[in-house]
Amino acid sequence: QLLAEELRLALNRSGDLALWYQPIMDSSGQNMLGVEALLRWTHPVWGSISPADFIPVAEETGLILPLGDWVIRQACLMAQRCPGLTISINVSPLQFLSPNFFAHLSASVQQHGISPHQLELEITESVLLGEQQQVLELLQRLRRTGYRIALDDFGTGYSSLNYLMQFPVDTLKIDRCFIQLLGIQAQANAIVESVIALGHSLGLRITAEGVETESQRLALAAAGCDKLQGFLLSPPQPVEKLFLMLKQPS
Ligand code: G
Ligand code: G
Ligand code: MN
Ligand code: NA
Repeated sequence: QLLAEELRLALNRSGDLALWYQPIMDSSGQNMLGVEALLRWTHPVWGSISPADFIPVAEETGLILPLGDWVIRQACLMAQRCPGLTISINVSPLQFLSPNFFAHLSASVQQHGISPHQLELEITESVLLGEQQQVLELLQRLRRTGYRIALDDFGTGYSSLNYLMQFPVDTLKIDRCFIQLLGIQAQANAIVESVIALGHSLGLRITAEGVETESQRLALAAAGCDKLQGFLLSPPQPVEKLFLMLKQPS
């Protein structure tokens, strides 16, 4: 497959791949609580290619393993350069469930002299469909070590509530499809408010994804949402731009 071949080249060439960082803010929108690392690929001929297009190919071909390792190393490097910063990393199911995931992650964290507390791993509900005992032990081990776990795209998968009973996580990220219907469809407000209340009663933090308008922010703040992410607050930023934002008092 052509895309897979080009991705393999990009991994060796480096420079075509980059991590961008999207700020995650408190509900006032004023204070940065962390950032989410988002992969960007600029092909020398084809231009920018969305991770929505190449991540599935990387998963089919197994390239997600070296690619995921690259993402972890870049994020560790960033964490080393910004000691107070919490960085959320997207981890694909295949990568998360690969036998060496914990070892690779730990090695990179130790190499860069950072604390596991600086990293949050974003997994999707589909991970939890894997071998249940193995997933549970891995989550427990990661959290004992100090990593935080976020459940990404929350609300779009299956039987979310069942998973919350079984698996220890720290944060729920409410999928942007719900956020975008706030104030438009009454059910969306009801669902978002309930997820926030439910999450809080389970001791979890709630992040809203895809916040694009001030009225969405106000609704989320009123519902007690802990963290906001979206174009209203900031789009994903290249490293140098993020450095400028971190230097500026907000
Ligand atoms: O940044 P953007 O909206 O284009 O991302 C599209 C999708 O790609 C999202 O679902 C996002 O979680 C995923 N994605 C972005 N960066 C990474 C990454 O580093 N690793 C994995 N596995 N997925 C990523
Ligand atoms: O699946 P995941 O939540 O990791 O996807 C994150 C993706 O969402 C990123 O690729 C990012 O570019 C995109 N994104 C971030 N903020 C917004 C937003 O406010 N609106 C929309 N439509 N997409 C966003
Ligand atoms: Mn994510
Ligand atoms: Na998401």
